[in-house]
Amino acid sequence: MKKVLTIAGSDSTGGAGLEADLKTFEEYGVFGFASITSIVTMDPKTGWSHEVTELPAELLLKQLISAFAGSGMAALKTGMMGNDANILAAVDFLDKQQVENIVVDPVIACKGTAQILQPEVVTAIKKYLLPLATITTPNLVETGILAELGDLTNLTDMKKAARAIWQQGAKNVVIKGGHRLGSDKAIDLFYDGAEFVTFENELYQTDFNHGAGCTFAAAVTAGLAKGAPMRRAVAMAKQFVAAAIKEGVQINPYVGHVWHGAYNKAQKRMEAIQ
Ligand code: PXL
Repeated sequence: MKKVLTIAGSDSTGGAGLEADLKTFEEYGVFGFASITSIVTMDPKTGWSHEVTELPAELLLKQLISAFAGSGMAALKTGMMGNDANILAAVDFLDKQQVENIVVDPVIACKGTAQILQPEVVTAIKKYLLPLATITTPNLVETGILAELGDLTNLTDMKKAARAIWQQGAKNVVIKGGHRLGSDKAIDLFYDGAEFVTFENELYQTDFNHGAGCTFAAAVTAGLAKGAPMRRAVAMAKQFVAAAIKEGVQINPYVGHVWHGAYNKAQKRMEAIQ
């Protein structure tokens, strides 16, 4: 059984963060671990504003020590890190481990977060996390921030940004164009320092896509853990998340989540046990 770890925040509504990661790991058939950096809660009374409560770095370290007891971790993913102290603690720990595949999802803010953009988190992601990354998976907004290129609106901009992020130390970069690109396709741009490759899919018009970014990065992580070559892991992850977005579900009056079981037709599983 391949062991796979997510170092991420908890999304109390169950769709993004480590909840998305663990559900995705399960669908891929790998054994998931989670080390929690922060807890995100949402308040219906205030129009669904997000609040991020950070956990202390010492507690993150204890979780990492627990997760790494025993044989090796085939791959890991970082998501929302909460603050720069958590990034430093995780990087210091990971420097002493041998993990072949590290997927850095550079979560800087999530939709509706009041606490957008702690500048020290952005600095720590760039300085400490990207150099560890086998691959990083920014969305268009995160890409503009990491590459210091502001708003990106087309593939030429994305290529320039991919080069800049690659130069910050990530061995591979995949930028999720998503709906912000203004194309009628969902276009992701992959760069490995030598070649650009685009991955395209149908762009689904849906509001029920909370958790798509985390799910994509988790799918890449699980694919790499199972031994898929990089481009194949990215292509598989894109198929996995496309299915999850297509069958997104409204969870409450405020938010709709991607459905992690869609790719494996979990509907059949649900009907089987009654
Ligand atoms: O989608 C970004 C994200 C990442 N991690 C956690 C989140 C969110 C968005 O809500 O809650 C824990």
